[in-house]
Amino acid sequence: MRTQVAIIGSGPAGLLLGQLLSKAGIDHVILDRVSKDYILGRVRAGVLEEGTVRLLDEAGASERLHAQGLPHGGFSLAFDGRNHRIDLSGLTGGKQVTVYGQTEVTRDLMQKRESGGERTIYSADNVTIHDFGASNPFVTYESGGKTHRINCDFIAGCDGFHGVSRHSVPEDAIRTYERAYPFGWLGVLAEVPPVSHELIYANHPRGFALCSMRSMTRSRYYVQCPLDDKVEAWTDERFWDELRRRLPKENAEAVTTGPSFEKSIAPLRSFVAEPMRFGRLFLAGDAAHIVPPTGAKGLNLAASDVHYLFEGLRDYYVDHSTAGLDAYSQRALLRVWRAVRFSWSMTMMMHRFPDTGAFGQKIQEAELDYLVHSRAASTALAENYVGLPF
Ligand code: RFL
Ligand code: PHB
Repeated sequence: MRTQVAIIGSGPAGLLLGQLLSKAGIDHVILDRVSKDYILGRVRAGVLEEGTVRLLDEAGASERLHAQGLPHGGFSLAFDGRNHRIDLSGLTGGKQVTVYGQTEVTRDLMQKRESGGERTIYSADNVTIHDFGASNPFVTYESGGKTHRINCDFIAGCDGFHGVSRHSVPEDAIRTYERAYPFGWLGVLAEVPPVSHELIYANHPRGFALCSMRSMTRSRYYVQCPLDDKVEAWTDERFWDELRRRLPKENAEAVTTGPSFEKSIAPLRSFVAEPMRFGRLFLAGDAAHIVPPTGAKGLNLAASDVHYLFEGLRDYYVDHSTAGLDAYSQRALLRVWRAVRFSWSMTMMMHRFPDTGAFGQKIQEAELDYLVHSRAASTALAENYVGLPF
């Protein structure tokens, strides 16, 4: 098989890139290690920046998002028993975010792809990328007991943190930066109305908690937990009790509980690989960087990477210029590091760290107090939360 761009990974980054290429008439194939149903069973992000929504518009995959997504013009920071509203729209000249699950974004992009007759190879075993340092790269994979080969011009590594793309780069060609956090997030999905119509990020002596949602009838909640906790140790009852303890009284009393239908623990990590281009291989999304979910930036960063990469590929095929591809890594990394900084700072501010000490605790309290009482500080938070421009 021959194609122009071989995309490894059918997550939001790969699917969005595929749809943009499809609209521009650029031939491509997407390969994923797992099945479509497996991908649609993953519960992840929930908050989309306006830039991400714009890209989904461009990709022609936003009809359901506009019908069912929930626009949010603010969120709450809860600490010391009180809620402090961050007026995102008021502080950013009318910007907002949209609450719409990553699973739904993925479903919409897959549907669009299928109706356009684009090629996706699911459950591809042993995907291997070859010769991306030279002018004729290719990808091999196994399926149905046979090895298949795809010749291509470029490879887009959109295969997430554990994917094969970044791991195929020689160690001396890549530099990585990493910070692991000493806790995880236990997340629960339940068919109950959310406690509030806006998100609540809570800092409590027992640890962080987040009240989010997928719709007005489906809630997504998280609590900070030790990294070695086992999901099985968290009954629904224990989860609801812990969540309520960490919220201000007015919210705790308003929580509607019910059986959870998804429960998982995710570790928190900041990670960046530089550069994001190696010859004819381009990394995008979680394949190149990870942020802790506190700032809701992971999926949105995948989208901005894809925007820069798509521009580069379009320049190449339509305008016969390599300028966009040559600039890709630098353009993408500038925005990546800004989001890494923001996600790190929000993580540091909202969680309880085992070794903070009394001084560190006082500093965290002073930071929260300053943030909600200073318009300048609130504006900086809001500007980052709604998403820096791209
Ligand atoms: P993905 O979604 O991981 O998709 C990568 C795809 O590549 C496939 N793959 C391979 N295919 C072929 N060969 C191989 N060897 C392969 N290895 C892997 C995988 O099967 C998969 O289908 O990466 P992508 O597309 O870069 O998208 C990134 C986002 O998924 C991620 O950043 C977000 O989910 C992060 N995130 C959040 N981001 C936000 O913007 N807002 C949020 O509110 C938000 N909340 C979250 C989050 C992530 C979370 N978890 C579980 C880590 C909340 C949580 C709890
Ligand atoms: C979510 O709804 O899953 C969500 C929302 C906001 C975050 C992280 C996750 O910061």
